[in-house]
Amino acid sequence: LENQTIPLKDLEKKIAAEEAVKYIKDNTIVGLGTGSTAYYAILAIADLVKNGLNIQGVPTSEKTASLALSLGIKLIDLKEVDAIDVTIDGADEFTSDLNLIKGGGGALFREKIVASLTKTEIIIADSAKKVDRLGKFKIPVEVEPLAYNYVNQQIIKLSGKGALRKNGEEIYLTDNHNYIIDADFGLIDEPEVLSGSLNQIEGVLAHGLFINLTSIVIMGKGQEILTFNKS
Ligand code: A5P
Repeated sequence: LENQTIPLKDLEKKIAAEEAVKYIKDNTIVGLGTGSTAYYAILAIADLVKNGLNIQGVPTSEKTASLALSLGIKLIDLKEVDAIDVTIDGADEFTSDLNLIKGGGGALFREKIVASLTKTEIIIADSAKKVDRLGKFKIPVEVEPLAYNYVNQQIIKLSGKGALRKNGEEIYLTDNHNYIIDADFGLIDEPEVLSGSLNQIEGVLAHGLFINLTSIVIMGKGQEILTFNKS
């Protein structure tokens, strides 16, 4: 895509993605994110592969797996890797201390496992994703369907409000055939504490607060690229 023909938000995503792929080295394992920002990284990685880069990609969703395969990127199953060198993924919100909300696209469980196995987790974002405090975006919580009512009650006990994610009339199902509760806790003062509380609820498989998992955020702002590192 020529840069002149795409909307500003997409341009920001694209330039961040093109900067992020510079961190990928030959003969490594690369985590492939999910969403409209990670999409640009996958395109850029496919270009590098066409030019001879040898990597194995670990997809964070079925959608990303089919896109990557269609572009000629070799894949390796998440079950078969014990470490990932670099992952490039998007986020719904991030703060300057590199904590995130992810999972708007529903892929949070695999994204979190991939991020946890990753040495250098790079988040790419357009400038609207940077916030002072996390929480305007609702936190996706992936639950085993049988635990839905219980988890919802526990979210209320934590002073949150949960809404079961729908896909039209149907209940939305993740790639792992689970439900997502989008939980609203308002602006969050202590994301680590909330993350810990959510982790303790039986039936929660993963939630969208990503704490201390990110090494670098690369953000496009207009034509500029801003990089946020772990302090
Ligand atoms: C997918 O589950 C998400 O975590 C995405 O990374 C996140 O929702 C960002 O998506 P966009 O890049 O489409 O904004």
